[in-house]
Amino acid sequence: GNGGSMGTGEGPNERIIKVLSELESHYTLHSDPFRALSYRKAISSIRRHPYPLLTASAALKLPSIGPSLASKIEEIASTGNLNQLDTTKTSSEDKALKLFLGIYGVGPKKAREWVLKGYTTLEEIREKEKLTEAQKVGVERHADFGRRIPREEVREHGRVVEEVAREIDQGLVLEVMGSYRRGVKSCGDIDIMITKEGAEGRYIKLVLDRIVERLTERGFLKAALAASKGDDATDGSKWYGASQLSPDLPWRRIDFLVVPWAERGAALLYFTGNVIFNRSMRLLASKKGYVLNQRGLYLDVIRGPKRQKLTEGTLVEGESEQKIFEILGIPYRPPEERNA
Ligand code: DCP
Ligand code: MG
Ligand code: MN
Repeated sequence: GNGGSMGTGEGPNERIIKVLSELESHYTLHSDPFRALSYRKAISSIRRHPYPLLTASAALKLPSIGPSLASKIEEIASTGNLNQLDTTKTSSEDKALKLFLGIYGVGPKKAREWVLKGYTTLEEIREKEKLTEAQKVGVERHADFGRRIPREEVREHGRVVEEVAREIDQGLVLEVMGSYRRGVKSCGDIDIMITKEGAEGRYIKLVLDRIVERLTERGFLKAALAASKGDDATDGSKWYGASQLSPDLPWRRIDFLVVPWAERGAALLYFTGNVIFNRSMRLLASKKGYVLNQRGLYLDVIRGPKRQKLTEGTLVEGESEQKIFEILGIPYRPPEERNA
């Protein structure tokens, strides 16, 4: 075998990350979302650190890590564990929580509810709980959806969709986005943007329905999980589901996003991510008086007392990713450099 990693087991600080993520699930389970979030941030910070962390002082230099976390990191680095963490007591509940959180269509609230009911396995959930159609697929295909998708396979899914899309309308433009566009070796799902020059959202939405229909007939699409039913042409339409390249391969999560031509740059920026990069872009935009979202970069958005939007504002740029960077006054960052 080639000992190929599934995308997570590779970093120099895996043990630390593993123990800290146990703490994260612990706090999620016990309804302490703020503490859970701080662990999540710390983990992502450690993940980005290319060297082994051995001491508290080294850990303190990373973003999102304070003194108390730093000393925990040192303890894990030197002993392989955390004294504070009673693994025998917490781990079965935390394991169940993690299992349930990994089901497509199940959020933290549901997952916690099930853990508190004492469930520990997927079988129990399947038998005892009333599930939505999407959650049923999520339970049945839990193992499949948990597998990373090799980049090459993501590309193949993109090809199949593009082929069918082109049969329907030569002018459609498709782009595989998300982690694939950021150049990573394996992806959690497949994200595909569909647009067309001169076409409005409403038209492309109709086209999306036909693409989905044909791909389902072909046996490529296996299940629909969610779709935004917005008939509003301004609402970039989405379709979430599962696809499979061939019977010997797992079902994969696939997302289609239909965007109007005029918004393709902003959509590209948003759906390329990653989530943390997006957050920092939006923050930067707002510091400069703009509002950035998946539809465009806006000025003069007027907000009410609770920060709710009172006006849409003026669209400054939506077509070009590059121009959005330019207007915000920062150098263009290629997708491969948006992983943090
Ligand atoms: N996105 C976001 N905020 C969210 C969800 C998504 O900004 N709450 C954006 C950034 C993501 C992109 O959409 O990069 C695609 O979402 P995915 O969940 O598919 O995430 P990735 O493709 O980045 O990673 P993965 O390989 O896990 O699919
Ligand atoms: Mg993705
Ligand atoms: Mn996705």
